Amino acid sequence: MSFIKRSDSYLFNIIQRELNREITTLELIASENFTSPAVLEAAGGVMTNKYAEGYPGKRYYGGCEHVDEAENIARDRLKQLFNAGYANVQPHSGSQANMAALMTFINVGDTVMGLDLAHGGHLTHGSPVNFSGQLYNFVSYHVAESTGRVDFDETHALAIQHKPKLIICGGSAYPRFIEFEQFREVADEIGAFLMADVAHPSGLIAAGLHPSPMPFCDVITSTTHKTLRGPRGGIIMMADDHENPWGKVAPKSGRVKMISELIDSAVMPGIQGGPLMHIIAAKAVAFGEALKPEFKTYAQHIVDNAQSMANEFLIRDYQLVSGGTDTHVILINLTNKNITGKVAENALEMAGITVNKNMVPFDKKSPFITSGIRIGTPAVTTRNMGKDEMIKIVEFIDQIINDPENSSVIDKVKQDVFNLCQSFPLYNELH
Ligand code: DSN
Repeated sequence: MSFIKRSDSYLFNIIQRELNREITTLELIASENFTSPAVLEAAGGVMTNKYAEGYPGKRYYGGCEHVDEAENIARDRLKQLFNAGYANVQPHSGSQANMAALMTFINVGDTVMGLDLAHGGHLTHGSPVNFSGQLYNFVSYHVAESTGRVDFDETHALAIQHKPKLIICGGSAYPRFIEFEQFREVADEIGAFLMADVAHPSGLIAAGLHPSPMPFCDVITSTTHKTLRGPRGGIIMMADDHENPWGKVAPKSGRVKMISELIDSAVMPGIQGGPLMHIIAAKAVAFGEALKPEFKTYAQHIVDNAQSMANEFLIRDYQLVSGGTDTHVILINLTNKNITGKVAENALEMAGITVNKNMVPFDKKSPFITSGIRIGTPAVTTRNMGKDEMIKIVEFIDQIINDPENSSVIDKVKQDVFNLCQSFPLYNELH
């Protein structure tokens, strides 16, 4: 930081203000977290300088011996963490991981099924404004209105009707365990591949607190910065590797290629050039942290905190999609509170509480307004907050939701939030 301060005080001040925001407010966006200083150090380190197109031992550039080692460690640790047989740590993001996985298993124009974005899915699971919805023929499945959980009667019927080549399970606003086994049964019935996007619960899976996709899914993608608490980025894994079933062969030898080779080349050169070696090094640091016993304790606290919050919301007559949570995510339908997600997000932000407005299943409002908000506990758990603090936070949120335009309530809650944050310091190392 001191280097930036000396050379570019303008940007230094912007970064300091962001640091101050992170320290003094409550971060409840379910997809965000605070990495360790060790991860930050690797992400801000000299490996940003290195071009390393290719993979360890097979690069298009010289001088790759150290980045090779970092990438190998990242892959090995990731495989150990998830009991995977194959791992690619190069995707710059979850979206790129999904794009490379789709490019490997299906062709442009093929039919795919994914959870509707408004029901908890993700942009890359077939949204018409995303490459996925534009390049592939996506058919969306939904959650059942009565349960808030995937409607397997509908999913099964759609699968039989449309015969997708691949089904994606997982999403961005699904508070319950992803039902890998049930999806496998549907996929097997029609001979489809099953892809799991575990971007949200991956840290919980690594800690053994969420079922693992490994025994059920052909390919698994994730981000690294949510519950996994690593740097911003993506990963792709498989339980084991085998020859590709489409008969794709290596040009010179005629050898049938392994699926891992097809995924690797879908990532690079398919959709990316040079890997972000500083981020891959930071991923390796984060995976090393997640392999430690303390990470299991941390992940258990994330889930315990989400359950404490969910219970407190229920006591205060909030409608939780699916009635609660198994994970770090709580999705609240605010309809009975007579406030939109947009107004709630803005009012909470003024009080120092960061959440995101979110569509709820069967929402009648647009994605810019929404009837809901999504809340997550990974970041506040990183600050060592526990059950008492979760109850306090719900109380703060409730005060704002009940009176979103009252500036004295907002000011009072803002002060309470500040005081709470002072008791749970963050990034002392960066001061
Ligand atoms: N934007 C992420 C989330 O908030 O869940 C998904 O990409």
